[in-house]
Amino acid sequence: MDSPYYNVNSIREENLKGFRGITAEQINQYESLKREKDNNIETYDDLQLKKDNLHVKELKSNKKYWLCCVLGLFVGCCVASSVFLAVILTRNNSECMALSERCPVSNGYIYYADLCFCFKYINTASQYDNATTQCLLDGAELARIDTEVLQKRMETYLDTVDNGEVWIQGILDNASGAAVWRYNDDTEMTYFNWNTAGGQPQLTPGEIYVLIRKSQGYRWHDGHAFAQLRSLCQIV
Ligand SMILES: [Ca+2]
Repeated sequence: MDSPYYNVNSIREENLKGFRGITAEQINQYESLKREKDNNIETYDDLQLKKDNLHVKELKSNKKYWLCCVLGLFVGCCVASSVFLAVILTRNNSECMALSERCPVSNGYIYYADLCFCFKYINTASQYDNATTQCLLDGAELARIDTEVLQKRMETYLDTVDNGEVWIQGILDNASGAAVWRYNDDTEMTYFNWNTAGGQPQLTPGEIYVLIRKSQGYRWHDGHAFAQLRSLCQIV
């Protein structure tokens, strides 16, 4: 037989047959003596012990299997994330390199390598639509302030050039009945720096564009379509 456990019960039965009429305690004593004498593992208790050990071994094996699966999944995720990050960084670096080359510094634009951002302050007051057109003539668009880092950089820059208010991208879309703000390409905005302490955005009729107000700590306000302000253009 392949397995030493095939006859666990039969050995027990044979023991009982051979010692019919004696107590279980005496059988145990016999088995104990047999174990000492023959180093025989085929006593009932020893076989049961081996069977239990095999079961424990199987459980440990299963644990190892699942541990390997979890570990493999973790390593796989790490590798995939690294590849994804490398692709993004490579692409961003590539895009930034291209942006640095086409940022028209000779036309008053400034390039921030760390932010991959190229922009220009337009020191001429105009309505939002005209400011947008002015930027387009430069091959640019109104500044798209979509992160706090960028907002802070704009504040630092505007400290040096502006005394009031400038247009940045942001158009109110209340077609659905809710106030949704979008960039000029219709993408929904997710970063804001509203002057909430000043009740902004007011959402009063006609106030459908976004401006930065220096006197309010560069917080954002919704501004009227006919307001004439300076602006920021951005090369993208
Ligand atoms: Ca307002």
